[in-house]
Amino acid sequence: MNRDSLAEERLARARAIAAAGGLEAALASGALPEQADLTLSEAVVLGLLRQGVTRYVGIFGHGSTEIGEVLRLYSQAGLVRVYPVRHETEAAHAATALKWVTGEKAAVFTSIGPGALHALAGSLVSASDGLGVWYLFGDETSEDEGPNMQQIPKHEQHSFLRLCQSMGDAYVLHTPGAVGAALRRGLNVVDHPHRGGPFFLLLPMNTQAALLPGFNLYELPVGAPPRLGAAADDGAYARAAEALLQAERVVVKVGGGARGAGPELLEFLSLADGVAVTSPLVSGLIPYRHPRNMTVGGSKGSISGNFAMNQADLLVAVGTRFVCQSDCSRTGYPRVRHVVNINTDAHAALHYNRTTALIGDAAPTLRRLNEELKQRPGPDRGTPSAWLTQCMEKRREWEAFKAERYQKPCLHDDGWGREVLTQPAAIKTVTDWARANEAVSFFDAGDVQANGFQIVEDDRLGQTFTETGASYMGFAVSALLATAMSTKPFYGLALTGDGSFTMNPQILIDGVAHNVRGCIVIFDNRRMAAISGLQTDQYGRDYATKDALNVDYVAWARAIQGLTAFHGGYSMAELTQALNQAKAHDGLSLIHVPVYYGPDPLGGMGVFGRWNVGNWCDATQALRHKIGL
Ligand SMILES: Cc1ncc(C[n+]2csc(CCOP(=O)(O)OP(=O)(O)O)c2C)c(N)n1
Ligand SMILES: [Mg+2]
Repeated sequence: MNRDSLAEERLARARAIAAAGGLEAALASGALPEQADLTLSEAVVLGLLRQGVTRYVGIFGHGSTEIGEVLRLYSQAGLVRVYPVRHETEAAHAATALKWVTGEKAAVFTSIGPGALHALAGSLVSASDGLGVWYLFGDETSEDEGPNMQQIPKHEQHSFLRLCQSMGDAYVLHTPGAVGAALRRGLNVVDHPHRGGPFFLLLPMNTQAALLPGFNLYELPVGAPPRLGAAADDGAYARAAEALLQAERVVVKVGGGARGAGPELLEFLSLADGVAVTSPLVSGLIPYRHPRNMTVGGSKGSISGNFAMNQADLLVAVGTRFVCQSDCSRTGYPRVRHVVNINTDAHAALHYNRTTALIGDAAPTLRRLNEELKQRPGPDRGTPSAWLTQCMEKRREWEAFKAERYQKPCLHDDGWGREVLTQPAAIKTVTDWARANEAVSFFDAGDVQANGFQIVEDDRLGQTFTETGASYMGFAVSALLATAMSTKPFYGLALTGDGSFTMNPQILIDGVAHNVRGCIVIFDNRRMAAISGLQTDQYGRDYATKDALNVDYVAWARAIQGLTAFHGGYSMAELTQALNQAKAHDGLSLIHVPVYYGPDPLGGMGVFGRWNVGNWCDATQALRHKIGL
């Protein structure tokens, strides 16, 4: 078939689907015949459409022109939207953020080789935070006629497949007839009900345009895997309830897997007389002001969170995977004698010894456990109990510690040669403003992120997205693209450091090109301060984590037509004013805030726990083995 008639045929098909109101309706009404002559690439796009994937973001190359041609026509018919960007890692971040904030799925497309590797790097976020994202990569030809440009230069098959398989699940579409099976594997990963992830569909350059004559469209799979439900009862609920009633100091570690279990958790906390230590991922699940909320814990934890972890004799873990920073590298619970662990994943559920594992969905499992507790008379420990009283006292200490920092919002900084805002004061200003203005906050890595999750005071889920899984610099600014990709528009704020912003400044151009609504707030301490801080704490000196360059971020942003940029000023009031000005612009804006770096403890939010990095490893590991949990 010549290319023009193929394009006409594709466009007609796409228009028939659009006119019918979707693929299912088009098939049911016969507007779209059950069988069609399609290229593999069109079958992939149709298959993803059937799964509800209508957003594509990435960069085309010689390894993906055929996919591009199909997307051109399907977007012309209004079935999909394509967001060309300037960096594949940015594309991965945007797709991941979209899934995270609104639940909408997207596919990242790239060429073969470097573009795919950029996206693969970015997919670490989808893998770490359990967020389903499709990745469509160009791949080497399956006929192996000789080395393809940009393939991994080895005389071996499927090098990219092996790389991708280390990160998530992957499939090479070496044979067009396998498309239904490949799409099912991806569906099971991307739409996994408990822990999604990246799925890599590798498209050899020679099979993308291969014809599937008389392809049966019903072969394109639909239907996500069902949820697991409550953990099975083999006596584990009774054992857990007995242990809980015997314990005197219950701490509940709340991770991302507890997202749908807010009410059950609150009831559980009072039945078990427990206090919660929350992962930054679920900021707001338990309202910040709740008396049993000890806020974050770990090596960048809090006075109250770390107190609860250090003192507890029983740990209830809900939907959490014990990442080093929040778990003090397995030294977080030195007095715990028993663990009740609720998780859908057996590995996570059995992470610690002395565990009663409840392998199931958090909300129904907690409901069942709550029933078990209600059947038993709880010991009279007074109201509030001694444990809760102690914890609330620590929580007050934490609030006083924070207030002290907000009362001294500016410090003299040698680098800036004047008084500038501290990061705590600046982040507090921005996050308070975000809550009042219903903006969604994204946090980039570094001190911005750690100070950020120590500071935020969310009262519901969905106000803060902090990528603590991979802590990927450049995530937050790239995530703003999701505001333009979503069918449910929202205003985004990216809280970023000078280092993180510079990883993915492409958003300045892509954000304007695609009508992002949001603001980039750069907390500029002219260095990668999180690492300078670690170096100084560990070795007494910082090294190679700063430079003396002056960068005019406002001028940089203003160089892009359609972007507005402001200086954030030197006080909390000036920063608030800049935020209001930014919001008044219906598009993307940038605020540059010089912030303090230095030894004054009021310039940071403190470090409270242990971490198995640098020269702390010997002591941390020794303690881990001494605890033996
Ligand atoms: C892509 C990537 N590279 C390196 C790191 C390691 N890292 C973590 S925080 C950080 C410094 C962040 O600097 P900046 O964004 O300026 O924030 P600050 O700590 O100064 O507030 C680095 C290098 C990372 N998390 N991600
Ligand atoms: Mg910095």
